[in-house]
Amino acid sequence: MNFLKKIIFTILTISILASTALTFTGCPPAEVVEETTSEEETTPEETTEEEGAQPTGQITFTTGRDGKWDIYVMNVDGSEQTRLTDDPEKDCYSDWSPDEKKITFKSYRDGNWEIYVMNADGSEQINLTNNPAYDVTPAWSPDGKKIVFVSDRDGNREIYVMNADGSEQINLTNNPAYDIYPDWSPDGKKIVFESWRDGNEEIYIMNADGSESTRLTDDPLIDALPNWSPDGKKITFTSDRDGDHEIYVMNVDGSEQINLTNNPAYDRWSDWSPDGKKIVFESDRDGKFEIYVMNSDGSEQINLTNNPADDRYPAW
Ligand SMILES: [Ca+2]
Ligand SMILES: [Ca+2]
Ligand SMILES: [Ca+2]
Ligand SMILES: [Ca+2]
Repeated sequence: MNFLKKIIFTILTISILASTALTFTGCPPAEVVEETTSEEETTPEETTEEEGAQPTGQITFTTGRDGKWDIYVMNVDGSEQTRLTDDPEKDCYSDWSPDEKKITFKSYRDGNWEIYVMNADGSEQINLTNNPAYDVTPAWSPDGKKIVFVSDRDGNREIYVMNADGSEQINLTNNPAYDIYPDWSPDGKKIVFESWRDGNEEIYIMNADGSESTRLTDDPLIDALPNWSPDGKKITFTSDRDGDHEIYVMNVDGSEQINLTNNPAYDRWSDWSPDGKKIVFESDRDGKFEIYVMNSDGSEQINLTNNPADDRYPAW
């Protein structure tokens, strides 16, 4: 009898744990496939004399470790992982302001996706978009005055730009296909983004006013999540053209597209260190998504988070 009770208790416990696990739903997978989200932006960093040429600054990321999706910040060696947001709803996809004093992110706390901004210590979290539509993937302009983002308020996903205080929200793309994951060139003159206008995910650049868009990739598979290098010469992106998701790098004219990660796992969502020597990305090669860093030639790929929960969407 006792034995039977034990079995029933065990079954109950397992089913409760299982249902808890199932009800924990995260940020929409920034899949590269259906709704992709890119952005991220490079950031000048604070300098630490003793580290000399080492990249400094900090890395923000999104983690499910507290049972809900929050924005965290950590040092570039993975130390001091600190929570910045603490809302029961999802907070994802952060990006640093160029002076590193602010962080923008998207949040579902108002019942739909909105772009938020906060101070770098997590204080003063403010809704910038205030629109019932889907507003996601913010990326700061290099002069800190504008934020580019994606909204479907005009019926499909378009690249929008607004002032950093949320005023003057303007549609830059006006194309019936998905236009998503924008990131600025370091000189502020161009925006790189992903569009489905030619039938599948490709990387494009356009002038910052939305004029003159040019396609850089031409592959039947996924080419997504672009990110401009700090010296303006390279663009990283995620592609599955070699059979699974990898971080690629190319010149800004689309030439010399090179696979940097070469790993059978998902490797996606890149961002550059402020000095351009390192690239941060997410990979599930150790079972769960973790934040990794590598040299910009793909060498020395190191897991920074080592946490049993998913750690995703890094921004440097
Ligand atoms: Ca909204
Ligand atoms: Ca569109
Ligand atoms: Ca493609
Ligand atoms: Ca891979």
